[in-house]
Amino acid sequence: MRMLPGTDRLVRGESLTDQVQTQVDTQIQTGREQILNRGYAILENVIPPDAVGGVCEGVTEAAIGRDIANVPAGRGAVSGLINHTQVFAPYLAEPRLLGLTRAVLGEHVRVSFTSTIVALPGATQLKWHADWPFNQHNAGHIDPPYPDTVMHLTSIWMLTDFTPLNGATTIVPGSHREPNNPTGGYGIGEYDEHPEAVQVVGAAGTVMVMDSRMWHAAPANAADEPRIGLAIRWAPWWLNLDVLMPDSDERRRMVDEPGCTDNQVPAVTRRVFDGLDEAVKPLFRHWVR
Ligand SMILES: O=C(O)CCC(=O)C(=O)O
Repeated sequence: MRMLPGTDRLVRGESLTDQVQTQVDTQIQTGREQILNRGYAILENVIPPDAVGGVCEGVTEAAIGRDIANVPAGRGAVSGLINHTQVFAPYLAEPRLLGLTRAVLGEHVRVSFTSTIVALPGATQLKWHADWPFNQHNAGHIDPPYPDTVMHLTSIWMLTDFTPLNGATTIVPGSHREPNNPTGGYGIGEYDEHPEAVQVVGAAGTVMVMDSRMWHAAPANAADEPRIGLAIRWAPWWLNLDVLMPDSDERRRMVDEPGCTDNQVPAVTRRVFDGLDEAVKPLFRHWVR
């Protein structure tokens, strides 16, 4: 989808002109249909070109030394990034992005994960999977066959250009309608090549929004620069996220007591929450402790 000059007004707390609002509404409707039909939509320039370098720098700085332990070689991931930097937070309210997530998951959509996805030069292939709560390796997962409805969205934010060489994310369009995914031993092997795979390349500032059931992976980073991105995930109000919360009873029962290790998403601190833009606060208030 093409760039919409003027949408940064909303990020700055101003209202949109009627003309821009109409364009935004059209892109939201198109994006919603794309997510329902093929599983994903692409929004360009969610972060404008003159701002994305600064966001990338802030995210990189916050990520250093905070990777969760169980990521594959050369890949970095920091969970609960919002507690460490808020440099990306205003763009969560970019009108097409927030409008699209609301159009798919409802008005009371919430952010479930804020994570970095870094692929350093030499990072090895990331295997096929679907995201929480569909990843069958997670203790907190929906058993297959899962219902054919959108229950969770994953947005991949490109903070550097995502290219074929640096390991841009690969997806299998249409796989979001399957009742299971390769983490459940379904379809293909987790490291197999898929004949219908598509690599989602894009310029820094682009955001790809997909149904979290989508089968996705990433090839090795064969470039000599890091590929830096974010995985921001979105949940409807009715999806129980408690297993992700450290020390919750659900987590103790499903993850800690059986001796599993699993995604966890630290609570948002009150101090961080109080500093967020008013348009962004509703996305996080469920996770403040
Ligand atoms: O790094 C990527 O391109 C994909 C990340 C991913 O699969 C995930 O965060 O679930």
